[in-house]
Amino acid sequence: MRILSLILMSLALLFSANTQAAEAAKKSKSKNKSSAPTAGSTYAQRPDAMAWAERMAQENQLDPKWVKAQLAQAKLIPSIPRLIMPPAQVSQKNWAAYRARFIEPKRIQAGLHFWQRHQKLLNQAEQTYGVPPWLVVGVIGVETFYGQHTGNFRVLDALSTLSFDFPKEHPRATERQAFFSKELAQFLVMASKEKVNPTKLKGSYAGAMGLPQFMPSSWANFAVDFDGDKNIDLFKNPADVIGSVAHYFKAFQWQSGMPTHYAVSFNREQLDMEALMAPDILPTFSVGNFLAKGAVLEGDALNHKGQLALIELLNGEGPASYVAGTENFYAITRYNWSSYYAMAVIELGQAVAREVSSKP
Ligand SMILES: [Ca+2]
Repeated sequence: MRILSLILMSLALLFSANTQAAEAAKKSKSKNKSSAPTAGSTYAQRPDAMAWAERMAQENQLDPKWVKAQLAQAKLIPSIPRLIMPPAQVSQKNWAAYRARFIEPKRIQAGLHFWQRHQKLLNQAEQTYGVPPWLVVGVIGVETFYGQHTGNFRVLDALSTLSFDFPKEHPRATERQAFFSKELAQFLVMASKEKVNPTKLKGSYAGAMGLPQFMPSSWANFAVDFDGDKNIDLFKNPADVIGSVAHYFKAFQWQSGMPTHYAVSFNREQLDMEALMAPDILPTFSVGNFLAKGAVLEGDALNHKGQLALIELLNGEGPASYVAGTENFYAITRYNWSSYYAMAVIELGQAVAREVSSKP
């Protein structure tokens, strides 16, 4: 979610939040721990947290006693300030390696089962929002392996730690801390509205929740009650999960029927790579402009009506991969700001779709 995307902006492009956490956890083992806050202490005794609770309750029409009682149960998690730091050295981006992690037989099989089990809901979501089943299936597969990896941190602990003990050495500490403080507020508003105990909800170290890994602000803005039972549950209710992911993309201008990308090659004599790469993933070139700068398109791509972007996917030391990304490719990057992520979602979703259509 753009929500999620904000978070992920601070992470290396190469890895999903989960992987990033794993990498950071590995790294953190070798670091000295002298600066780590005390494990297991709660925010009950923290005047800053209690003052925040008072303010937040007023701003959101919640009972200040209830908000304080929740924060009093929130525990500081010492590993999280380390996990949220940008990686010490950015590993070389490698689309081939990234792809291999997500487009593999076990995830495709899990996707096939998810699709078969929820075919009706996927079709309903497409009718309602114009977002195809393969995209919803691709996202849920990349985010959480169809619910197998939804995160083991208590969301209350994770967001409290990032709100009240955000690492000051982070390059964008002020902005990020403010972001997580708003997420914590949204989280408590959501728990209150859905009548769930905030201490019971688990998620990623950054507070992303459920099968689609929605941040609380995404939940507030884009989650939908797709089965009409008057609750929104992105942890266990497949209708709400599927409807919410589809609604998210609808909100970020997914255009029904438009391809996500086209194959591209280059006319070396005409090539102006600098100009083609300048807008990064933002689609800004008409087909005519794209061709004039030395990109070569074929078939349907030549009749594309919208704007295009040249998407570069590095492959470590090997030659980079390129595609012509459409506005729909860009829409996928609003869920997580990475072209590697978007391409993995597309390829996983389409691999699962091929499996589905090969079954009688
Ligand atoms: Ca529901």
